[in-house]
Amino acid sequence: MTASESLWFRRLLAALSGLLAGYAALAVAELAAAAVRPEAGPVAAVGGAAIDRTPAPVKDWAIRTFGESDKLVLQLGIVAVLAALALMLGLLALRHRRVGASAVLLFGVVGAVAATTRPDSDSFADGVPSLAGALAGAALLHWLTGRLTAPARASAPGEGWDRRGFLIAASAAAVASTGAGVLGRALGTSRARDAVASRAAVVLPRPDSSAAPVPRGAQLRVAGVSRFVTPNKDFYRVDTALVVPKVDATRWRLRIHGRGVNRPLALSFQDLLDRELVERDITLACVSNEVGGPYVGNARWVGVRLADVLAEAGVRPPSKGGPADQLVARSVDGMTLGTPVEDVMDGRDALLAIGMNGEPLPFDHGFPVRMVVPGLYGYVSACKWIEDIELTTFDAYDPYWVKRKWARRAPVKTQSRIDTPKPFARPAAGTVMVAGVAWAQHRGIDRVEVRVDDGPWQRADLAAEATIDTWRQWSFPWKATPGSHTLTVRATDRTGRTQTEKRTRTIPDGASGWHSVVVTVD
Ligand SMILES: Nc1nc2c(c(=O)[nH]1)N[C@H]1C(S)=C(S)[C@@H](COP(=O)(O)O)O[C@H]1N2
Ligand SMILES: [Mo]
Repeated sequence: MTASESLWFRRLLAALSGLLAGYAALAVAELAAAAVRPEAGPVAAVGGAAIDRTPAPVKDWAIRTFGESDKLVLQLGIVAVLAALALMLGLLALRHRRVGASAVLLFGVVGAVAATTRPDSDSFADGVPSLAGALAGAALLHWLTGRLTAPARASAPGEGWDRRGFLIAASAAAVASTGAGVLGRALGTSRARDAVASRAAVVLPRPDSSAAPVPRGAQLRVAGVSRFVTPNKDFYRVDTALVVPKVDATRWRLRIHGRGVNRPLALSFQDLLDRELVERDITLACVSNEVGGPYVGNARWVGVRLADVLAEAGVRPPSKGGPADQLVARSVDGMTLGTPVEDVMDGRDALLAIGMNGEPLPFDHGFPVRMVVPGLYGYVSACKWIEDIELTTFDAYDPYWVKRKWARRAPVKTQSRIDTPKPFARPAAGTVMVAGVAWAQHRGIDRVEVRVDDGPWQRADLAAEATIDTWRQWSFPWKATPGSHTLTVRATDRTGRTQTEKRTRTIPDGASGWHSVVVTVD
């Protein structure tokens, strides 16, 4: 090998050393995180910190573009950036060993700061995984690049370094890192095991107040229309959790405290099971749902009435002279959501839900307990993995999304969606069933109309209404003629208000406008 070939080869190996050091750092960090707290791992911490700091329009774009894969894309992005940095640090370390290793340590500090400043972090221990990983990575980089520059033990002339020694060291490092990573995974799984077992042990009691039976006519027999009850596995998921919290229900407590709380409460999961349980069908919608979008679903929830619990704590709504107008719910992962106290105590079925469609809440949807409030967007009402309720005022405290420019108060806007035909479908001429769903939770849907191209608005047939808190299906038999057509839908709620044509963005308080699809009739 010539001297210049040898230099390039060593650069390649230096880059590889950087990658290996990065890999070792992440593996060791994840192992440490499994011992400390899974959410404190560097990828989750940096990702979470990035989510917290992402400007609202960028986040909106990410949700629009990547949908529910947005978190996966973010994590892959972080790993890709780390890999690129690791390559560069490897090359740097070939020339300046100490500087390269120090730079790795610096990234560890960044990870540690991210982990300890996340809203759910209450301990400096959360910085340990990143620091431990960085130490391991820095040491490995220093060691490996040392092999690349060390004087030869073998006697090949012109090569100033120990090739075999390097390869053995690199392989050993790769194996050890993989071992650490696998061990971390196993530890993490065993930590989650108590939570999984506690969920498996839950037997939902028969509710004291059952949901009204869903009228048979609520579910249309039209292919392509959303099912009236959204199965749990298909229910949309929107949250900031890179690691889904796994809470052990046997250790869970809900604290209720704050302004006007005469008797602070600390409820266990068993306390909730022992209370009066109500079962209700409620449609949940996300403020980030675009017109025509997928972030809306309907489920049968079981839980206790939040108003009863609040009353027991001595809380009075503002209309009865209570000093608190905002209820701030906090989750185990530090999310905060603010709900008007008046709304949860005005007689609607605001729930501390423990069951969803006949099973305990899935972990993704907030096990063991979440809030559900008919008529309000999820981000101002539907706290998952809830552990704390503080009575306060809108003046005194802005929760997570409000700090990020979303509205303080956000009742669900009346919306309607065409489920079938799909955009750009090519139905045959003749009668085509146009159908979909409309929702105006806690007001109810009164009328749905469909327009073909620029024609007149025509009344759609409404499916039977389950309750005013659920969405309502509709259908419209359309005499389709050949050519390209635009179908548009709009709904009117029970207050008599028809959806406005004006298109707005989802920020700050939910999208408005009419949904339309373009189809070509053959
Ligand atoms: N802890 C926590 N609860 C949360 C969120 C969150 O990010 N963290 N997101 C809220 C939002 S924006 C919505 S729309 C609903 C979505 O509930 P789902 O994921 O069960 O559909 O949960 C709400 N509760
Ligand atoms: Mo949401």
